[in-house]
Amino acid sequence: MTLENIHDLVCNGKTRLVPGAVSEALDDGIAAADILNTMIAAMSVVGERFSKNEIFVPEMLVAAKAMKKGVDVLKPHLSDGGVGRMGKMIMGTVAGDLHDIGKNLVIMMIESAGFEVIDLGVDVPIDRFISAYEENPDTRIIGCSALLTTTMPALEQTVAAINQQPWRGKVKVMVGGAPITQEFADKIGADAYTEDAASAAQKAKELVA
Ligand code: B1M
Repeated sequence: MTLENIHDLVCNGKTRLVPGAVSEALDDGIAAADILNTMIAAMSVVGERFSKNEIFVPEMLVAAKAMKKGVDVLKPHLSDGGVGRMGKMIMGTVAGDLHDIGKNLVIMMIESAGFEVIDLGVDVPIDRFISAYEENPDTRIIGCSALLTTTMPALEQTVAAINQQPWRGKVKVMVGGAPITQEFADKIGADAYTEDAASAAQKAKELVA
């Protein structure tokens, strides 16, 4: 099994074949991180094809499902155990946004870094971020993803609402997602921004150090 095969299987949404292909690649000694990066690159190709109207939402969805199945196989190979020793982190994709592959990868890496993650899922209303913290006041970081330019305002409103809470000083707020930049993160009053899942895990460790 080659990385090229995996790339094509994800691009073409071969949900049934991807898990076996990923297992085979692992058995062949290909590094889990290389397989993950290959699948991320495949999703970029899917996005480009969608932009050019070569494929439509159903194809994009099936490719996303294929990637998820592959990530499920990779997960034990990317995690180093010890979940929870760094404290709790709340994660969710903001209101109106249904993209969760990136968020799930960030969760996987953050868990690998030793955090216990409370995953609020996608399309998370502002109040849910707030109530999740109030239910878990020992949370050290709240992470919010936004993957669409049209949900950047929801990210801004979510961070603004968190910033008004009396407990704001006790928790760090981290943001990310393809359209987000450091400049935007600074503008909306987040404590941290990172570009990808690996740097998110590194940043989370720094934030609680
Ligand atoms: Co959507 N979609 N989508 N989509 N989709 C994009 C994002 C798009 C760029 C495609 C394109 O046009 N080229 C485009 C957005 C354009 C824009 O914003 N202006 C788009 C669109 C338009 C849409 C719809 C509006 C399409 C429609 O219905 N007409 C619709 C919106 C639905 C909604 O959310 N309300 C839609 C729907 C969907 C599907 C449901 C079909 C599916 C999502 C399935 C799922 O997630 N379960 C889907 C997919 C798969 C994509 C693409 C192809 C892939 C997204 C992805 O998973 N990337 C995407 C094109 C692309 O990204 N190239 C696209 C891989 C992932 C690993 O990267 O999500 O960036 P990413 O996450 C990274 C970083 O951003 C970062 O780390 C992650 C891992 O390295 N990160 C963080 C993320 N969160 C972080 C948090 C942090 C730190 C870092 O701290 C807390």
